[in-house]
Amino acid sequence: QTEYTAIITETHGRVATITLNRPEALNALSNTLITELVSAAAGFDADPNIGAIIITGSERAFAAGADIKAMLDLEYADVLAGGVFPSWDGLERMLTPTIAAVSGFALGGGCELAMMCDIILAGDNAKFGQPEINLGVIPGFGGTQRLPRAIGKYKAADMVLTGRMMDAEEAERSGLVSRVVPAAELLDVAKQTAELIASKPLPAVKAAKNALQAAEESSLSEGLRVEQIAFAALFATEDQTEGMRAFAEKREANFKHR
Ligand code: CO8
Repeated sequence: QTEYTAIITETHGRVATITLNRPEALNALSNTLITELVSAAAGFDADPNIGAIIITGSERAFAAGADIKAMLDLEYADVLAGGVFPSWDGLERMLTPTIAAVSGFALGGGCELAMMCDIILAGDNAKFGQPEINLGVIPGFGGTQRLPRAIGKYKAADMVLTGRMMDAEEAERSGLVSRVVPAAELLDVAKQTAELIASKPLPAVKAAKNALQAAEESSLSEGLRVEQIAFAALFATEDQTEGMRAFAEKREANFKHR
């Protein structure tokens, strides 16, 4: 078991949970926290026994953004050089589904981290925002790109240009979150959702995630080709044979890969 200082990791069956753990700074995303998060997530992604990953914070904060105190003295060249913030690539390339379980503040880089996940479950106390404008900067982990794709141009501009926060109800109405649940039930619902996903045949799960990602990143015709090829390819898996046979024989499927 790796020793982390800014996150806590645990596994239950096929579900891994990564808990951001810098309570003194409302889980602000320090360099160490990001490095540990990306490394832990990559480790779980490579583990065939893990079928879904939950990323969560504390009751008060999912994450209040990048660590502002660590950015105080940076200059243009420092930020451009990229040494300050390690790469998120690992998180974005993985094919294991990720669920952000958001309680409290998800601001700036915290909101952007949630948007890198496949599913966002929000406690009814969640607050989302891109307040970077108040600091003289703009979102830097994808907020200006993923937010308009998630909630539309006008709602996103309202958030990014004013820096205001959105409560859970508005976030659900806007399409930023998958579901809102009572804050006290958030982790239970996240675990149930992760277990349900982890019980599905993994080759199909990964193909589905990949095709959904293509919807964000490509034209409709390119995305449809990604979907078509993946759909056909799944007919080469034992789980497709088993899944369809089990249906025809009116029995539970016994999938090999899950
Ligand atoms: N960074 C560092 N420390 C923080 C942060 C943060 N983002 N947020 C909170 N903290 C610290 C506070 O300084 C405070 O520490 P201390 O007790 O030592 O003074 C502690 O956490 C508790 O916070 P508050 O006392 O402020 O708690 P409140 O309940 O009064 O307020 C808020 C909570 C509203 C969340 C408030 O803390 C706040 O506004 N935080 C900052 C939110 C913000 O502006 N986030 C955006 C940051 S910028 C960013 O994310 C850019 C990402 C892209 C970078 C890409 C680079 C390539």
